[in-house]
Amino acid sequence: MKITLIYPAIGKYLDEACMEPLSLGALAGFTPPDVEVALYDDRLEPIPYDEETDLVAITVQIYAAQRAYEISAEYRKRGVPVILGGMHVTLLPQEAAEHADSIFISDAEKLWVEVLEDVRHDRLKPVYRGEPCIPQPDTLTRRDLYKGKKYLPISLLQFGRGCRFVCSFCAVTSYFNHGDYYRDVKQVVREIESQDRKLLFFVDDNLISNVEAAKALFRELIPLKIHWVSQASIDMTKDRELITLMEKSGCVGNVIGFESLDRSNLISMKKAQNLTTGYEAYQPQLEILRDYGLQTWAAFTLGHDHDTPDSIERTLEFALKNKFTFAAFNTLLPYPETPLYKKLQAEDRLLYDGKWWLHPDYRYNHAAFRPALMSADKLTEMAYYVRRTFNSIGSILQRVTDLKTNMRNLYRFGVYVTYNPIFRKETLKKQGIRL
Ligand code: B12
Ligand code: SF4
Repeated sequence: MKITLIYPAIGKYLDEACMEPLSLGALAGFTPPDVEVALYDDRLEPIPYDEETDLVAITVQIYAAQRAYEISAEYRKRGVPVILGGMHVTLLPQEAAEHADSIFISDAEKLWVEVLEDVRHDRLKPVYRGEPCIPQPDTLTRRDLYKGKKYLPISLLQFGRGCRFVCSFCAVTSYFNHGDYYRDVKQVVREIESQDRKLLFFVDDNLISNVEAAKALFRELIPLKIHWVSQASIDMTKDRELITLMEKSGCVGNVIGFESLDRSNLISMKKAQNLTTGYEAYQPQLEILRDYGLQTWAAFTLGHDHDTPDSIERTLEFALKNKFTFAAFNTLLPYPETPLYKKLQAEDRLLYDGKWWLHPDYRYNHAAFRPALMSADKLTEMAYYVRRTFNSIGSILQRVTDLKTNMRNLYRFGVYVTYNPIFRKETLKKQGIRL
């Protein structure tokens, strides 16, 4: 038997800075060894629709949903059964079910083998209902499937899933139902030792969601002498033991959700961990991060109810002043099933019939709702302006001069100069593309 795993692109966009698709490598990892597996990544290669296969399995995130449904239709035209799974399918199963023979809800660890048995016996069910669970118990990611494809030289892996916070715009809380699920640290170490790279990306939603679990992980990482990046909440700065272990275990830096400099915005989005802070008060925390040499990828969401064009401009100034290594200025987007989506729906503020991810007129990075204090077009324009300015050549040359982070040593300087031009190019190219 043979299965084909597919990672869909956003629209027809060919990405020049792709990371390996962990969801599919993990799925292949818990596939029995007698099943042949092929993997195609639509972001960087054509899909051979006519190649023989017994099942096509596509992972779906919201931005790539339209493209995933298109790919599914091509295979089904040829009589090949298709199963869809992933975050978007889990949040909107009824929508996904219209585009596939079968859908898989939630995490696949416990039920994937049953799906394959059903395919073997020609009895694929329309719905499989998994549940949130510990990542990849007793299995390793099938990294051999990534070979020969042009991925960035960084290996993705996962320690835990879920997050203890409840930010109103975030899809993660709805998916994991507030729980958090940790992999045995020994298995994480085994996963790291099973591959050659020394630069790793823990894709956990919030690596320090459970502080004690994170400390236990960091202790075991120290002897491995790796470099790693992840995503973590700003409250890491409250715990010196945690941040010391983080640094010692090889942390280069984290994506940190600052979201907004405005306290009222932070209250309304329920960003509890940032609430003790404000525009000036982020400073002590940033100093701590800098003292430990951590390079910050600052993430902001623009378009909250107290945002104005001026406050967006101030957010840009804050990011430039703090010489962040990278920054994401995401247009706030209503992801289905989130509290934000429900609030905007109740207030009749959603654009594109409330389904921007399927709407033919929606474009990447455009506002999909009516902001409170500016027009949707103004929000789109301001968000693109700050993204362009932050990623301009002048800004790249200015931000590099932080001696405690970007110029702390050759390694951190290397990270800075390698990835800033890539992100600059992608920012400019991706704006406004079709989904
Ligand atoms: C790593 C990551 C990235 C990486 C991408 C890595 C890569 N390979 O290219 C980076 C940082 C580049 C990134 C970028 C973006 N991301 Co991202 N990302 C993640 C993150 C943190 C982890 C995903 C992951 O690898 N998990 C580990 C794997 C093992 O778990 P999994 O994907 O859930 O898969 C399991 C199950 O879902 C299931 N499953 C998954 N697919 C399938 C398919 C089948 C057939 C079956 C049976 C089962 C199955 O089985 C797996 C094992 O149990 C998630 C958050 C999350 N918790 O999902 C956000 C997330 C997926 N990203 C999101 C977004 C919005 C983006 C961006 C659009 C952000 C932006 N504005 O630019 C971009 C665009 C991505 C793109 N396609 O180009 C959103 C998607 C929202 C949604 N409702 O779909 C998420 C959920 C974050 C969030 N908090 O809302 N991202
Ligand atoms: S801290 Fe991050 S992962 Fe956790 S709920 Fe908030 S946005 Fe989502």
